[in-house]
Amino acid sequence: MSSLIQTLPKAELHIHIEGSLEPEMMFTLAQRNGIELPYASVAEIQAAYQFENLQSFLDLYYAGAQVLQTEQDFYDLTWAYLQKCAAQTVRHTEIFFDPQTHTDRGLPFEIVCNGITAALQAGREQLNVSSHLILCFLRHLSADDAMATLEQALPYQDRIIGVGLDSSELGHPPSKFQAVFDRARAEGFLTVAHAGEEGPPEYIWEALKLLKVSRIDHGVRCVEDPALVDYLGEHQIPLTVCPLSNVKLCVFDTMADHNLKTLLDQGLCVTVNSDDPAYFGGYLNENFEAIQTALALTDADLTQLAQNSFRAAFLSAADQQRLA
Ligand code: ES4
Ligand code: ZN
Repeated sequence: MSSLIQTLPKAELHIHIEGSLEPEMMFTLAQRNGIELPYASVAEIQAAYQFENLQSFLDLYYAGAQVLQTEQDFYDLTWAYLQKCAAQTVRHTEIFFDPQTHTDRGLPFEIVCNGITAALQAGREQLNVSSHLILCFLRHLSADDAMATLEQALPYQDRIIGVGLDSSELGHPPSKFQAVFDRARAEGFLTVAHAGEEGPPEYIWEALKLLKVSRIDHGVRCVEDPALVDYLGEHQIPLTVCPLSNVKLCVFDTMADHNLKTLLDQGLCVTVNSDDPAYFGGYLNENFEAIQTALALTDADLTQLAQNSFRAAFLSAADQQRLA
């Protein structure tokens, strides 16, 4: 791997903490919690990670998350990811979590939130990794469910900087969650949303205009609407692009087909991210490496992408300077 990738200070802005659950930890936690897994070995788990689309991945991702039961489990999960950050010169990370995946099976919101945020605090103190936490609503569930989840989060607002929208995109447009996002912004949360991963450019417009998001997660289908590309460039709306994810979920056939370099050359604020590193074959540096090779990125491109990650982060100008 190029030494520039290894040593560049980077921020990661699109990582689902449940998606950092490595097969080894899935086994350990299943055993610790007395849960039967439908796999006999780590190799069997890895062999199952062949996805045709977003939904085929989500089915395994939600099944895997069932092994997370205790505050310690969420701590261990988050701590393992933060150690990766430290090893890859990721100086700042904005982590998504999906509380509904856990509260829907009876875990208290508090267990999930306390485990993750205790590890984030330890990461700041012991690893020098800066972080924020973003709560994602599951878009395949109802807007009422999302609103109830937002209300559960209000007592934890000092530990949650924003809200987002993830899970099955097609058939669940951002407009479904307009009232929830209105309320979230009124309560002081920043907002982001997955849009234009599998969904059409119209969903990106809705995320911008109706949900008033600060960033678009994925957004790669913006290229189908030139007016949208112009808008994203003019307003420097960041796109948190996830190259290995996009190839694993067949958004692009091969990495050489990925449009990240095109978007970067058009002046968009593109960032690189790992999405669900345990499922898609790599953490942040492996994503950088994959696009550097397949898209012939220059050192200037890599530096621009790293700079963009700090510009796009929910950090003050002073903190961006300090960490970049
Ligand atoms: C996700 Cl890749 C992706 N897309 C939408 N929702 C998600 N949740 C976890 N990973
Ligand atoms: Zn994602």
